Amino acid sequence: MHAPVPVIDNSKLIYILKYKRYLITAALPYANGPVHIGHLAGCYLPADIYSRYQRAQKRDIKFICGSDEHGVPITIRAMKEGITPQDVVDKYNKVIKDSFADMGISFDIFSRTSNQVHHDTSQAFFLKLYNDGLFEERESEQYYDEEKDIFLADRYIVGTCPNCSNPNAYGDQCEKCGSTLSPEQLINPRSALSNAPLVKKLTKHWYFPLNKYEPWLKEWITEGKKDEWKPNVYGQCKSWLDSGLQPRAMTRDSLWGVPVPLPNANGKVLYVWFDAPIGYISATKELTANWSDYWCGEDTKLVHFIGKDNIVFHCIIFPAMLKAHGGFVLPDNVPANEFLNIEGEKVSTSRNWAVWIDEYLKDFPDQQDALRYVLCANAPESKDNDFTWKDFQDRVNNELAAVLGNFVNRAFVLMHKLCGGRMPQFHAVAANEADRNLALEMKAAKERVEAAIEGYKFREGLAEVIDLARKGNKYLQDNAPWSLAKTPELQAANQARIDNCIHLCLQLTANLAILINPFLPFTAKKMCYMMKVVDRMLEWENAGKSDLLKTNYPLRAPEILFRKIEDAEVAAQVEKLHNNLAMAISASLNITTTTTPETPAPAADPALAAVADQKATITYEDFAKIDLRVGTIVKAEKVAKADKLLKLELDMGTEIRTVVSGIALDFTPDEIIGKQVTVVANLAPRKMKGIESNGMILMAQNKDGRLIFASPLETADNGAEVK
Ligand code: B3M
Ligand code: ZN
Repeated sequence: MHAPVPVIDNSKLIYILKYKRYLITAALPYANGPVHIGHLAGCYLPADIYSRYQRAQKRDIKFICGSDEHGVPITIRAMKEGITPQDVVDKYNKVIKDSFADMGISFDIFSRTSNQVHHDTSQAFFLKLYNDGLFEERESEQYYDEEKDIFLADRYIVGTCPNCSNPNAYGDQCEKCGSTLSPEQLINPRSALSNAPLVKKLTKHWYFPLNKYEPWLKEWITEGKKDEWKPNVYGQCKSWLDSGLQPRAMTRDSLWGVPVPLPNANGKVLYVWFDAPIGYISATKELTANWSDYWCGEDTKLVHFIGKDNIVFHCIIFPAMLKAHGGFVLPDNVPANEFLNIEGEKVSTSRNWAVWIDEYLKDFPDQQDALRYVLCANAPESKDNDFTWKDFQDRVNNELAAVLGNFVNRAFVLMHKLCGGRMPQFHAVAANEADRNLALEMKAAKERVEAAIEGYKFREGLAEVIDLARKGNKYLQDNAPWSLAKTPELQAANQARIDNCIHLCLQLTANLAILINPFLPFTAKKMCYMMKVVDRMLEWENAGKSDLLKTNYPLRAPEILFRKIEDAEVAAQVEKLHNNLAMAISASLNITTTTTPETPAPAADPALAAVADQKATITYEDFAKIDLRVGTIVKAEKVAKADKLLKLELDMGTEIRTVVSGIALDFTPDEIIGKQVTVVANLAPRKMKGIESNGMILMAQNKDGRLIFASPLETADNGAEVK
């Protein structure tokens, strides 16, 4: 349907399709929690690099995002915190928007799906399909929680697994034996929200006939996209198509969402995955009156940046919706990334195993580009990857600072020392082979970086830029202008060679600024400042040229582009991760000691919340490994620089123990002295904020979040075993 003109890049025979407009979207994050580095690496950073590059190419682009403010996790979060869903989304829309802005993610708009334009747009979309007679109406019985007065999504139904008898299997999956389930298969299903037994109620929904679009999707994807889409994306689509598509309900029973725009549809809203992708369209409407040029023109290149868990929605369901509606451009590419693990473990929001962007920026102010660098250099482009703080340190210190930062610094220092602080001339008569080669390298690097970015290979593109800086360092080392200036006489005799060398190193610096700009925009800006050039120099067409800087004008003093990351900072970050985990686990232990089971822990993502909420059955032998004992708190004090921690000293009968506990938000040190507590006495020691903690105290957590000591009812001997 597009009529792209293939242009042959004559050096590499790469076909670059020319489009009139670019519509670049990044997945709309759920507004139910802050964003972490996994989000950034998975989708927002590559989308930003691509958008910044396209802008530097002076192409007509719109970079679209916003928060996804509907869906079950948001209502659950609101219920849990005792606030309205609107409060939840207002809070996190701001937190997320600020984090992205602080990291330099250059959206043209960051909108939200709770606003009016979006409600109108998605309702109109639904009505068009409805009026075209596309939906199938189906009535079915679904589980209903009478206590909370809501129909429950599968994830919020728990019961006994028919395969392995795990009493805490979910309505969609048993996490113990791994089997996929439907709520109907659970024995004694109950609500994960209220623990109440469930009743079945009849309800009506509108189904989109995905099956009817299967032949078209097969042709569009398996014939049209096979060689264009990344193998991980194509592979997922293929397996969906191979297993056959089913009609899918596009409405839900809920009070939070976009109301179904039909009479007699009270209490029904659009399915969040129906309205969310339409959010890309509504956000573009909000951004520009010319929105339809982008969405309805045939010469738009639409690219969706997402994480791998969103592939089916962007490659199959949304394209089928667009096709059914008609008049819209279809995605040209969906370059989804895989996941980023942290220190060898999957990111878990409920276990707080994550590096949150807002916290990173508090600990590393002004180090946005260091993080952007590491997340791109190590991006999970083709498989899951691991982020470790040690690797962060190594890459920043040994690549960014030692190669790029060092080259720019040396070029500037030498220019001030050997060329009077001015941009020296290039003397053609004194030019040599190495000079000519370096100029060629600049041209070649431009082409390679360009091809990599156009092909969504951002790691490769970034590595090319660093490699060019490495070549600069080698050129400098080989030509060693300092050795040509050992004495004033020698310098006078060699000034033409010295000038040429410094001249080229500074032209290379200008090239590096252009090439690094999509990846590390803060750094490119600093470099422009040092070179006294305006931002316009960063336009992509300038890359590859070795006459970007004029001669004879004074340049500024060098600034340190990248500071080194210290060992102590790495250690502190690793400790912080483990502390967060220990606190999250102790909070989830508290959940298990309540009399009424709690809702899934912070319900950022139900699949992850499950980790904290559910535990597999253990044997008596497992239990017997835990040494539970009674102790009395004899001393308690706040831990410096940790709002949540108290340092406790416990009389265990035969010894005084130190335990660090995350209860400082609930209790003052004074009010707990003399209290008896149950202690996990044989837990491996762990350092928290530099204090060694030897054990853990058990607390119960009420529904309202209040902590209560899990103490013996009568006074027990200190050290008494609990069994
Ligand atoms: N909010 C899921 C997610 O954040 C969803 C993406 C919507 S994109 C239209 O992973
Ligand atoms: Zn099971």
